[in-house]
Amino acid sequence: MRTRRQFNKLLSLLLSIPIVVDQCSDEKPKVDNLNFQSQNIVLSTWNNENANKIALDILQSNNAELLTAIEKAVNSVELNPDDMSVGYGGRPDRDGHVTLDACIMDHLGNAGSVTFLENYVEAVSVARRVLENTPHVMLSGIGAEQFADSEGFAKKDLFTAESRKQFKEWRINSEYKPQINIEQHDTIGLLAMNRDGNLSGACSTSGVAYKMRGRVGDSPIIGSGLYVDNEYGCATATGLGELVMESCSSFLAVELMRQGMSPMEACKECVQRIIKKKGALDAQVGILALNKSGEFGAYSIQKGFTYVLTSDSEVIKGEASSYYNKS
Ligand code: SD4
Repeated sequence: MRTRRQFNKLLSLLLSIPIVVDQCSDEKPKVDNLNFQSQNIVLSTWNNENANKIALDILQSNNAELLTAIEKAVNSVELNPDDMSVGYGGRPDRDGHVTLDACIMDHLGNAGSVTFLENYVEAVSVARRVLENTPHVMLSGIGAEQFADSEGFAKKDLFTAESRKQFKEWRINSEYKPQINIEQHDTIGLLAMNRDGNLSGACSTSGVAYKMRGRVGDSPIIGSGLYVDNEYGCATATGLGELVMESCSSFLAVELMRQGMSPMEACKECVQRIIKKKGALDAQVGILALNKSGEFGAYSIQKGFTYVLTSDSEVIKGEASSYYNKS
């Protein structure tokens, strides 16, 4: 007879094979079947395995620090110059300013957020300070900068040589065309559950490349880029923020779980709602959800949305099922 561990191993092997479900298929995605109850779980968008590991290490060394685990994990991406969609090295707006959006939400339903933040790199940490040290949920622009300064954050030039070079090249044609699945390590949305079953999450981005000045996306908007309801589950979104904001996708995913859907069913329904409203789309949105039982789901409009789940026992790197089956 197989032990539970062997069984989990087998499942994770099966699940590491990308799962692609055609829009017409009734096949129930298999990722749903995994249950990580009573484990630390970290689930994040794209290829953010290192960030997951940072969060898991903190959760394993100090179970109480759910928000710190999430914050430090997201900071690692914000500080990584090679991730050109988040923090340092993030692509600028069309006027050449790097502006960051981020939010964080805890298991008690408290939220903090910053939008249109310039000159400070740890956007998620500033968002956490908004949660902890202000009577507000969201600070924006100059106000967010002043607050970051008053909290002792250091200013930083967010351009790297590479992002500056790419911006110069972009200016030759100045064509705004958000890319699908850019680089495979885009905006980070990170959800976590600790062994006590408490849920929290965060999201951080520099937004879509070469956006209009002043544009804010879904990532810092509670209910769009992120939502946490400790009773039922949490969800995060990535991709073209305008589509996510118009559907409140993360809030919707959590509400659908509250009504009895599995995380996978909820993510799929969120994507289908977007398509239903907008018609055929050449844009990407990916949604991740995690419920209170430790089940998770992932679904996207286009093929190629990857995620990583890291628990006490497994690392699962997967590709979400998608509405359209083309790359
Ligand atoms: C935005 N949702 O600003 C972000 C961008 C993103 O993967 O997620 N890219 O619209």
